[in-house]
Amino acid sequence: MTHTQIDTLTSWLDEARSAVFFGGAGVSTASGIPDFRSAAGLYASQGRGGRSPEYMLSHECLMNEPAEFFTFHRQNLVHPDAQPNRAHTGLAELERQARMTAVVTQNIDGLHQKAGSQVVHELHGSVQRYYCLGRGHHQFTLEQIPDSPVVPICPDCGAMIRPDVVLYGEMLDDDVVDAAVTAVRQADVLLVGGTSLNVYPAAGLLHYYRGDRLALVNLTETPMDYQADLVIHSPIDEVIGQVCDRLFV
Ligand code: CNA
Repeated sequence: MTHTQIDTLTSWLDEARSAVFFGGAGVSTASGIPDFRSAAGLYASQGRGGRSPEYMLSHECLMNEPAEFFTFHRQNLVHPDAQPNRAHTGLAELERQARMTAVVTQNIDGLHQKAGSQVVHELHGSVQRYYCLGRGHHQFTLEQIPDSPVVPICPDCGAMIRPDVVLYGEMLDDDVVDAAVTAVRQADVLLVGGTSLNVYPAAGLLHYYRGDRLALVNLTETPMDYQADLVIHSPIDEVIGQVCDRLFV
């Protein structure tokens, strides 16, 4: 990243009143949570017993092989000790300073809320929340889900409990998508970071932005780089950290 790039992003966020951040797994790699598509990401592993990671993260796997599903889920998606990094804390500070109105995330780790962000639209849900498949849809937190039995069972109705995440083969929640689209439409600055922009419909959110301050920060190139007004190929935690150091001295 260059000084000019950081200066530009700093001045955009300094003037912003309704900035929105849209991010993905790259936001949490500095917190020790692997992403999906990097060399060190989850997709580089082979899944379990010859099964692909996509299958292990699918509705089909949850329904047909729940024990395999939950073993994979606990080993790869639940990171109870992970702490927010400078990206999460910087974005929370931008919201407190009334420069940023919302975080839209594809992440399921809950680290934006842990850092203090209040308005977080979780397109793919959260591993912090669970509900049972019984008629009552009884709800649980991660802490309430015991390690044993492997497949958690609702103490109220005996139905299987599942994570409140959007699995492959499932639809996104309409209300969450609507809220995210509205936030992006009204944004004066759209900062996109730590996402390969390969997963639709989430990646299509960029098309709703109407302004001319679209900043894209990712370690590697993305299919949307050509649309951005500013492209920085650097760690998002370092970029947001440097910008916040300048804004909040
Ligand atoms: P992805 O497809 O794995 O892409 C991540 C992108 O981030 C890659 O292009 C990397 O180059 C880039 N990257 C990695 N580290 C950094 C960094 N420090 N700074 C900047 N860029 C970085 O992940 P997407 O979010 O694009 O795909 C969406 C999936 C990933 C969603 O369904 C998520 O639920 C899922 N996911 C979430 C988490 C999490 O909650 N932390 C972890 C792994 C996967």
